[in-house]
Amino acid sequence: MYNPGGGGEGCSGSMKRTPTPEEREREAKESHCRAPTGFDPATSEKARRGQKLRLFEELEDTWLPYLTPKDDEFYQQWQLKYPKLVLREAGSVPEELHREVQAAFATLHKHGCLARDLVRVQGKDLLTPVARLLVGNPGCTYKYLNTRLFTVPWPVRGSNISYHEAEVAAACQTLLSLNSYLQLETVQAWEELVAKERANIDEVPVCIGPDFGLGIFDGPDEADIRSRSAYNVTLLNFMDPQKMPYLKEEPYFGMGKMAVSWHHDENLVDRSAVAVYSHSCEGPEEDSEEDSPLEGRDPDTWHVGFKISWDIETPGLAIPLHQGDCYFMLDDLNATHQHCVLAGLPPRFSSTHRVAECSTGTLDYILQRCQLALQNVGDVTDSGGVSLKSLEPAVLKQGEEIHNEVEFEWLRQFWFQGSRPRKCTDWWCQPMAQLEEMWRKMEGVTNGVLHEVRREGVPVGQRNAMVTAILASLTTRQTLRREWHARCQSRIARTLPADQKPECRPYWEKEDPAMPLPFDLTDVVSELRGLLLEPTP
Ligand SMILES: O=C(O)CCC(=O)C(=O)O
Ligand SMILES: [Fe+2]
Repeated sequence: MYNPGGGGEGCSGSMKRTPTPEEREREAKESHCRAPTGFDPATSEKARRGQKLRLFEELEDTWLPYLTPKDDEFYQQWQLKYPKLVLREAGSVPEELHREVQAAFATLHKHGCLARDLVRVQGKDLLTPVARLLVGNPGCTYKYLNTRLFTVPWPVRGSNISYHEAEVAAACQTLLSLNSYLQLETVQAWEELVAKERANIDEVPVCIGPDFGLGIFDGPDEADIRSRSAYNVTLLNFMDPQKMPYLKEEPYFGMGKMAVSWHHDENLVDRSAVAVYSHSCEGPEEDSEEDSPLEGRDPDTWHVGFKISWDIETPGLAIPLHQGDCYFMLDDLNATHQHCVLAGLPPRFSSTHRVAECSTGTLDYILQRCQLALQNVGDVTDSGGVSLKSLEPAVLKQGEEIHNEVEFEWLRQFWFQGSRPRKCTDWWCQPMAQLEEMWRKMEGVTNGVLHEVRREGVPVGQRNAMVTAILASLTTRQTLRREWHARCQSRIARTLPADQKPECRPYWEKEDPAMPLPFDLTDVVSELRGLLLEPTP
């Protein structure tokens, strides 16, 4: 057991350094660009803050205890409290794969494919300390911290992808091979876990408990395991701690500098696994045991930290990660626990394979949505306007919702990342042009609807039904356009290198003859509100 204060036994150690609860609160709140720690997503933001503050008060001025392999109870606690966390040390991974993956990281780094994300957390724009790149199934996206990342496609069977560099193509091929390898390893580890759980249950007599319900195993079946290990993307991470002068301190356990603070991974298929390949660029004869500190984790070595959400009794774990080690988070581990990445000395890459929940996150999906919206478009009139096939409120509402979806979830997200998503391949260029074209038609649709509500002689009831159908979407559009515009101009955005500078697109000036409606919808929204307030004759 690591007992940071020395002295006491077990989990009750007191500590050397004692930040005030306020300091810790601040530390955790700011603690870089991840969602705040350990909170039930169902709880409101305000309630969460209250809960969090109470937790901090309870902690008073002690660090919570955590374990490393140096502690006697480490493996026992791991087995008992973190059984769904699996480590495969580098030695168990084929040498050839190590070589290829490490070369792939170097290539992608050399070509400048990884970049820090300008994410948005609690209304603030923050730059992640870690540089990232999403590689995965063609057309797939992954959203985290209000940022949609677009895959650099890996060459799945039947695809024909062109990359700017042959080296980058090879790197993506390698990541696909790593993905298949980790998928197989995940299934195997998961099946072993289920077998163990089943064996434990079988030990319990069936006829105890009021409903004889014990003894029935309701774990995942083989098909569940397979689908929840079918990784469709990997998010690559890179950080060189020497180049990051300021890294946050881990606030609860005193685990030291963090590269990624406590979080749950977002936007994953429920109960799906995450597999991580970790490559720290250690020298050949790094860290002898002698100069590592006697207590706590070795600050020169990279670690992954785990804790149970909302639990201040169970010790946390800090697991050292050496070159080529892999770890797996199985089943609901990501939901019940949080993890963080503790920085060591050398630069480090990781490849984090995930089953992204992409029911509304693929190119095919958004193209279909746009086609659905455009089904309402009839002929283009001589004046360049569009005629609408239906004025049914439900149809109009759906059209405006899709208009917002393609504009804010796709076009603005994409252009906000500057030329970054086009750095390795042009894969997204044609689809984005197509989406923009469809979006442009939707501007025409909105204009057509406005035309209709302004038309003399439309019965008030009918007019109000149309206005009501579109007002919420237009209000949202106005708010979000203002927000994205500001985000593109933020002080932090201006510090980014030219090729990562956000572009506010689509954007147009007031009197642009090509655009039927203004960028700023303030006047349109007030006009619609005014119409609803008019007394019925
Ligand atoms: O690099 C790692 O080991 C994990 C990084 C991580 O937690 C993440 O990207 O979500
Ligand atoms: Fe994570």
